[in-house]
Amino acid sequence: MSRTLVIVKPDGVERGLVGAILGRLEARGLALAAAELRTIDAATAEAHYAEHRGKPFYERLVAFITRGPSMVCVVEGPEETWRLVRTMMGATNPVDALPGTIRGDLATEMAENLIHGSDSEESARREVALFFPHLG
Ligand code: 3AN
Repeated sequence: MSRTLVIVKPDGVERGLVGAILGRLEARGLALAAAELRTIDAATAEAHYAEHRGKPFYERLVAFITRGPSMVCVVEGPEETWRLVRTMMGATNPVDALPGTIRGDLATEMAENLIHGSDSEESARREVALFFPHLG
């Protein structure tokens, strides 16, 4: 079994797209191992986005991810689940995301790109442990 962290970000919750987004992952054959509607606190957001600290968009990114509830999930599949989810998400900038991907079908803006998915096996382990310590 392979696990990854998926966050339907505040824009996705606000737009009522949680079911549509998680439904795509489930329809593909992935399963939820954990899911919680949760307003991410600043300390957790800063730990999560530590690699972006100092970049021009960092403050905005933390403000965005903490502005309201997110659906924070652990998604499970047979192998390389993080990579499967990333393919389904589409490019970080929705302008480059292909139709058929979550961002390519549902998003238009980089700052409001609906979904986060871990970007490696190692990030997946770290992020699952950060958001769901009992599963880490
Ligand atoms: P992804 O969300 O595809 O994993 P990351 O982890 O590189 O992309 O970036 C995290 C978030 O930071 C993105 N979802 C996006 O909202 C924001 N972001 C990344 N790069 C930029 C950028 N150059 N300008 C503005 N926002 C950015």
